[in-house]
Amino acid sequence: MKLVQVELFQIKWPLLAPFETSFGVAYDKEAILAKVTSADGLVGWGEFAGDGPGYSYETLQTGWHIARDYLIPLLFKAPFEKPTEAPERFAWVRGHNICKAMLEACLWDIGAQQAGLSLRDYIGQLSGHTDLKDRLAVGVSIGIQPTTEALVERILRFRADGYHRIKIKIKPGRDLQDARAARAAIPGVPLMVDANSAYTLNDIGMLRQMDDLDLLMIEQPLAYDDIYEHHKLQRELKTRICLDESIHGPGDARCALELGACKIINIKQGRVGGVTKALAIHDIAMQAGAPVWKGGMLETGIGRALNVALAALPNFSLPSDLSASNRYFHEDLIEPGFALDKDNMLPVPTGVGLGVVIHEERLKKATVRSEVFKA
Ligand code: OSB
Ligand code: MG
Repeated sequence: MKLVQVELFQIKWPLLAPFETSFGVAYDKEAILAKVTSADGLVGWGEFAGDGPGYSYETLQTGWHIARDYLIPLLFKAPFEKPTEAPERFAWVRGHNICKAMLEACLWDIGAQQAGLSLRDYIGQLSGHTDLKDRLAVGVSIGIQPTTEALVERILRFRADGYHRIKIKIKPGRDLQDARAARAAIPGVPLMVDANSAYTLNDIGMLRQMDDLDLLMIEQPLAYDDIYEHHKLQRELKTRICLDESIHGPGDARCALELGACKIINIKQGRVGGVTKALAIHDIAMQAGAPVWKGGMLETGIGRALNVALAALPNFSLPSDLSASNRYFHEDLIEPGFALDKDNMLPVPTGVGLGVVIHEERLKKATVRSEVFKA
């Protein structure tokens, strides 16, 4: 796989509704899209799965800088045999996982096309996993709402839409009230909370009360860079802790699982530095008997297609944050967008590569900056 051109697009595309977390509110999907062209004329796409410095130090500006000045030159330096070589090629650059993942994603798309396979089957082939899902039971992540009543109304609407699991965002203040109202609204339905690091061990009293709500898991309650204190917290709770922000690669995953800091891992291929690293974490968790699920970053259909293909692997056994296009956008940047089928399942694309068609006109409308790099 010899690469001859990379085009970066910075995009801004309106979200259907503002998305509020403990660290801020997003009104638009802002991302970088990478389009890589190979010498044999194939085109692969990747999406920068970040959400500003409240989630990760990686922003659109750092992503653009690291891609332009360091990673794209490394991409052009020599051909790739396989996309799984990307982490080693990029290793000289420390951190910047989301940026690395965006470019590695393009290699997976091109590699799958060269093999004449869907991305799902190509990932299966290179990872050695054969029991791949055709469609996924998925959940929905609901941002913090203006009132508890508004939250309950949204939960019931998404349940009616067919989502298998409800996740609500929490922050200090209405946390217990919201979680209790959510639990009462959908008894028996898998329900979880995501704190995005809004708490400390001093909040153990509140977390003990959360522990009585029969939650599927509590996602990232403590600091974004902590594993040790999560292990102290997990000892005190029967509810499983899931780590998101704290897991940046296979080493963190092994550490967290061995220490008992969590029992579940949210795998975001961006946060962990690409599909290759995500596959390693998937296998580490599987060997440890810990389930994983695919986290999302409100991606456009381009990033979503990669996430969906990855979530077809066997240890992605809990519902992922992979919702239909119409949960995020009036119109997606792909056409048709992702939609739940008649059984409320999300089909994994079967076309070659990402298996989605980019809507060029909307991409053009969404683009606020672009640049072409040639080998
Ligand atoms: O913590 O999982 C998170 C979105 C932005 C930043 C962080 C998170 C999220 C989500 C979105 O929960 C999930 C989705 O893409 O549907
Ligand atoms: Mg999260």
